[in-house]
Amino acid sequence: MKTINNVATLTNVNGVGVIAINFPPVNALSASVRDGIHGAMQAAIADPAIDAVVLRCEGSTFIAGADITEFGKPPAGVSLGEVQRILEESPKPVVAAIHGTALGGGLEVALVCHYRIAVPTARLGLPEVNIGLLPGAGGTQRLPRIVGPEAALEMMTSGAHVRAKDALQSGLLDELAPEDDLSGAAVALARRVVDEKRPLRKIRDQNEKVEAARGHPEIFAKFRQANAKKFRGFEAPKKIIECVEAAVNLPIDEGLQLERKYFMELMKGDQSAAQRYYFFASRQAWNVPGLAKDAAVLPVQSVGVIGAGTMGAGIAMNFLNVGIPVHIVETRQEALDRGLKTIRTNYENTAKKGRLTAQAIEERMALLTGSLDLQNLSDMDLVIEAVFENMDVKKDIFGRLDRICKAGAILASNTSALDLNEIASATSRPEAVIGLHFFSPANVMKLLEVVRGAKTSDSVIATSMQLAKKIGKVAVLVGVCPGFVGNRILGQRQREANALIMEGAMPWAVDRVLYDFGFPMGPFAMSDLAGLDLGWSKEKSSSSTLREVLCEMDRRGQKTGAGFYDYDEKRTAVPSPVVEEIIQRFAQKQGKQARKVSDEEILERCIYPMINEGAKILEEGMAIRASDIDVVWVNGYGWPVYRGGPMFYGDLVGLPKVLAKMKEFEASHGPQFKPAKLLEELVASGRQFSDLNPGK
Ligand code: 3H9
Repeated sequence: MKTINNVATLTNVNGVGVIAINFPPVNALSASVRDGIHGAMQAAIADPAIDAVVLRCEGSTFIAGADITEFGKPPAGVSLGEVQRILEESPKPVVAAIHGTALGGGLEVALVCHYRIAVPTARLGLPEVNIGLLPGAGGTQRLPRIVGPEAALEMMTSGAHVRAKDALQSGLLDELAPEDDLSGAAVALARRVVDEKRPLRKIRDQNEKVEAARGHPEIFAKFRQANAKKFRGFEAPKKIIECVEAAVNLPIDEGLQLERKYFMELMKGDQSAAQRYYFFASRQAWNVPGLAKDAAVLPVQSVGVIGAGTMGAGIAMNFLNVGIPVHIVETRQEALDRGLKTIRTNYENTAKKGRLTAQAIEERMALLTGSLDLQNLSDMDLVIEAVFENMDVKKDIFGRLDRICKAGAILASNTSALDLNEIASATSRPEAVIGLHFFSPANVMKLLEVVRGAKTSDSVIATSMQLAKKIGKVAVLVGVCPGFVGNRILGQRQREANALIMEGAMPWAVDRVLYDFGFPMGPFAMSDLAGLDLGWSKEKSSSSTLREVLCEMDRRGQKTGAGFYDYDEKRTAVPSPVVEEIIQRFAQKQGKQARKVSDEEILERCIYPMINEGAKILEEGMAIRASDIDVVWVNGYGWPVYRGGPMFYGDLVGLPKVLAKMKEFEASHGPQFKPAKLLEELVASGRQFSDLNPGK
């Protein structure tokens, strides 16, 4: 075995030079990996005792891509282009031996090898789109040459990881290897290639599939149209499509040039910076600094859920999905039956879309039981209360749980707004009490705010975080404050949206600005969707708010065909002259003169107070780090990931500008715009949110 550098070795096995890369955690293509592969290839080519080469990796995975931490830094070591050249132009056949994942630049390296073999559990993909990039090492030109333009478009714009079996079928792989002998099978393949004098196959020369698509621009027109909604606002997918068009219409070297140009443009742009930031932010959120090293992670093998409403049913599904039995407790049989039925119906709907088998439904339903007796929760490892938001009711339930549940059980509340410490005070074990704030629909939404009470134990926190990972959530640990992190910030935006329509901006103008910013919908369209009558009662309604008046007119949102908007049979929203008039009346009553409100003001009034509130949250220690707030907003509230999150966006706009605007609004509109102390301090010291990071 020859050591090439600190990450690469070359070993002659039966006349085949096996290059092994060892750069944990994911063998990313850092300078040392590039140098290692290049040096090993030079040595293998020069060694007359070596007839062919196998490129493989140690550890859990093949190369998972370029090293994202190197982006934006000055270039070092051999370039990826040079590495690819020496592999592709090698006079000796090169076989890529893939296990774990071959992603991004990793797959692009495999695509310049002459043959590819993988174990059945391997996955292959070009996920650059997820970090606002396109495959920049030939992927956009080589992939369509193997799998055809349509499949390539799908794979690169979704970033999906393809299973080895499917990759074999599409030609991306030449062979599958036994799970436990990849190296042996790869050496055998390399040997066969030499012994049978098979050609040095280069994907760049395979033009059949791209030529077949030439003269068919409709392929791209259709793809753009079909995905218009999904790609809205994102730059990278659009550039990927253009590159695949180039693969079809231009010689490969010109296509590669275009790919390079677009890759560099995207790399320097704000979107990719935001998405790369988010990639690390979402991983960092799992890291809770300061937890006791010996905090035990408790086994959670049974879950009790109190309340079988939409929320309780959705919460239960999360655990059933991963094989954890759930017992639901309700107060009335009818409500319990309805909840259990909702769960089955949800599963059946998933099955209809082909995403679940009939057998899987039955397996999950077999784990589900229900009753009307809290006593049945006595043996549960975790109990989650999901009843309506009423402190007295919650305290009563927690008091009873305290008496019923076994020692060591975790007692969780799904409250979205109430004081968790007060809820915990109803028990004799506040250290066992935690908030698990799921978002509706709880079986779909990724976000979970894990709310740490003043006395919650480290072990309960560690267990909750790990459990969240197990059920596929993105968890963020937050502190106890009104609305926690997500809703507290939402409150700022909602207040301003409501204020703006009284000043002359119509709901559709506010919605349009926020939609164009990248939110899936604006606050008024959202209210119409959720129903304006949430929490409204006919008897108590006194025409005192806009919402009350709309409900009184039976404009209760989409479900009644009218709300802030009018809706046709297809539920298309149209601005409503009636609503415009009502708003004007309200504004007059409040003594407000309608004025022209610019789109810029709408955006700044809605977004800057969110950033400011985020600063207050940090100041109070209610979020661990600024990036956690961004993770909450991207996963729970539709903040466009290509804008990173409110805190990243604040840094991008520039905190001095945000502060100046907050002061201006404070002077013209009132103390609700008072800048956070932290915002003032950061600006005074020339720092930004990204400079504060206790988790790193
Ligand atoms: C690219 O290739 C561009 C090219 O087209 C062109 C170039 C010219 N770099 O996710 P995990 C870290 S763009 C640096 O928790 P898992 C990660 O931060 C790249 N670091 O594990 C974490 O660190 P820590 C295209 C990376 O088992 C640790 O590894 N490739 C990279 O759940 C473990 O990660 C991608 O976008 C990286 N590329 O999942 C693939 N990848 O422990 C991105 C990971 O300090 N990666 N780290 O928190 C993934 O999708 C997942 O990490 C993977 C493993 C599936 C590989």
